[in-house]
Amino acid sequence: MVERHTEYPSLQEAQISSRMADESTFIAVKPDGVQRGLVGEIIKRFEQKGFKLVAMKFVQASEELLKEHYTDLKALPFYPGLVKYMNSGPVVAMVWEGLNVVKTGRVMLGETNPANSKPGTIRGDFCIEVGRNIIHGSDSVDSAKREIGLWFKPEEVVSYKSCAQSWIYE
Ligand code: DAT
Ligand code: MG
Repeated sequence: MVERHTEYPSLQEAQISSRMADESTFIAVKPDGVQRGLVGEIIKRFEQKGFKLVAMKFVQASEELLKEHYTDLKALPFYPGLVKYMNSGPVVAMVWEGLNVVKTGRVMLGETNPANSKPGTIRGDFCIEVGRNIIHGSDSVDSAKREIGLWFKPEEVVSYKSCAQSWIYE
C-alpha cells in the first residue's frame, strides 16, 4: 500500500499545534506603509515565511490608543511626533502566530532606523528615515501580549487550523 504523506498521527499533529500556537506577535502597517501601497507586500512576507494570520483590522487608531501603545516612550522627545504620525491615517493591525514569531518578526522588520536595516528586511527594502519606518512589530513576548490586548478584543483573535501546518513544522 502506498504510504500517505498527507495524514499524520493525531499525537504528532497535536504536538505541532501546541508548538506553533505558543507565540503571537502584534504587527501593524503604519500610515506611511498604507499610503505607499505596501500592505500586500508586508502581509505576503509573513505569509510566505509560514506564519499564521489570526487577526487583522484596518483602522484609524485614536490618539488615546496610540499614546497607550507607545507609553514606554512617553518621556522621549520624538513621542508627540510619533503619536501624530501614527494618527495621520489608517493602519493595518494584525496578529501573527508561530514558533518564535516575536523574535523572527523583528528580524524580518529590520532595525528601528531603516539606515541600519539590511536589504532583505522590510525596513531595509522600503524606507529611509526612522520617523517613517512603515511597520511596527512587538519587541518581546510580554509586549506582544500587552499590544494584542490593546488593539484586539479576545473574540477578534481567531483560532483555526492551518492546512499547511504539518508542511511547515516537523
Ligand atoms: P521599534 O519600532 O523598532 O520597536 P522603538 O520602540 O524604539 O522602535 O520606537 C518606536 C518608534 O518610534 C519607531 O518605530 C520609530 C520611532 N522612533 C524611534 N526612535 C526614534 C528617533 N530617534 N527619532 C524619531 N523617531 C523615532
Ligand atoms: Mg518598539
